[in-house]
Amino acid sequence: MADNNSTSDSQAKSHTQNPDGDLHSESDISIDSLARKVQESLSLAKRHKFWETQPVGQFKDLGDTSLLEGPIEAPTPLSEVKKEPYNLPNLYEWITCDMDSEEMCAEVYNLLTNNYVEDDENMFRFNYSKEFLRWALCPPGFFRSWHVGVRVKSSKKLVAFITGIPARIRVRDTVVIMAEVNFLCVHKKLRSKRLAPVMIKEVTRRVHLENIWQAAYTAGVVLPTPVSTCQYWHRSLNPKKLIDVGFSRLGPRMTMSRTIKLYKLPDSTSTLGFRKMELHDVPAVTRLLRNYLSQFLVAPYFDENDVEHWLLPKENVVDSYLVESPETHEITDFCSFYTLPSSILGNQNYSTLKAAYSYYNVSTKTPLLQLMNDALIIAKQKHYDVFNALDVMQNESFLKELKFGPGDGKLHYYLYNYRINHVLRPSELGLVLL
Ligand code: MYA
Repeated sequence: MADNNSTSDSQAKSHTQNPDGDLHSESDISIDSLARKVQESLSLAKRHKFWETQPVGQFKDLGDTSLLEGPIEAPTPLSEVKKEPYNLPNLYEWITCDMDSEEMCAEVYNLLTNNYVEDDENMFRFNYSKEFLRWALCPPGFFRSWHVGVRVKSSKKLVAFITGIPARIRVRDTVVIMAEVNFLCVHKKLRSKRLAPVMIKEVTRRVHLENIWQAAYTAGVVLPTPVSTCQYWHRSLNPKKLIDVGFSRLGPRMTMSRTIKLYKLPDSTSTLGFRKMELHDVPAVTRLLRNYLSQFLVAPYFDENDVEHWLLPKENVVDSYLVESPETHEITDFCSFYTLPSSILGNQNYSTLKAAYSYYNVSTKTPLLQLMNDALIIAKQKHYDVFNALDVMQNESFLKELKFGPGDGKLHYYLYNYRINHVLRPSELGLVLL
């Protein structure tokens, strides 16, 4: 039952539902249905008025191996990058959001808490904390100008947001400086008015002004054109609450007490030398991680400053543990997760789902399965309700065995102005975006 217990894909930024959608019998695949599929995919290709104009892989080019990998468009001279922001409807104005300001951070937090990503059934909504947003948006070398907001001129109310942060991403042998774009949000009352394309163009302009021409992003929706499509898996830590709030269902022939027993974890971790990461571990963790990530086709290219920012534990934001050999004191293994709660919408008894998301994990001596089991034990000790993981990197090797069940949505990875000439398997991806 563990494989089927999730009813929500839980905020994969992705909420394409219908887990049974693929269960066609062979007789369904008639000429007619094939023709319909071709037509659907052709009209799909016509449907993206904005994305068709952008330097991204287009659906019609899928499978065209004559197209070279790498930048789709060459950079334009900086002097030709538009100096003025794009036009907004008259009632609105652009702002740059200073996330160090308590008030600004609170405004962003409120916009996202009330309007950001929900699951298909509108039962849960991401609830990134303020500390998380500061962490996510202010890494080494960040540009304040890439934290873009839109306000109503008269009331000053924040109604839309989009962000970029700089990152070095390696694609095969090439390290590319990119923007990681995230937190695109338009207030619910302003939806479907084509504001999102303006937000995207404005953040693009601001990225270009820093002489950066590529970007990486993820979304639950299908756009032209995913470089990879991944799936979230969920490991129940507090099955009773997950069932009570409708996140999971009781499996067939399962009682609540059997379900609780099924997901029970030991009280303490099992790996000798397993401990929390500390500041002095940064050089060793950087070496370990760099070496490990080199096996994936697309992965971040972290230096020590990045590792200190992204992986040094920060209460209620990111947790990192490592294995230090008791004999040699060598750091041999590493695991981490970030904290992203979701608001539970319209439930009498509970308001928040506490979720841990698998981040970067490295195993050299301790089997990955054992390492991740220890991560689950820590998350349980810290009162998380669920532990989520994508099927990226080597995660598939532990998901089923550690009783993760598949979610019902997909998370699509995209690159802007960079072509990769085959669709990547999730296991070829070494990148986790927040
Ligand atoms: S993913 C999280 C996205 N946020 C949410 O899902 C929160 C809840 N939803 C909303 O706030 C709105 O529905 C949003 C769309 C804002 C998503 N990524 O204004 P519209 C296209 C890209 O009428 P609205 C994240 O944060 C759509 O296909 N495009 O629609 C990563 C259509 O274009 P086309 C999207 O619903 C963001 C157009 O927008 C997305 O009111 C990466 C419709 O606009 C989406 N998630 O607002 C952004 N959703 O006609 C790209 C819809 O062509 C970054 N659309 O199909 C690209 C790199 C930029 C930097 C480059 C530097 C070099």
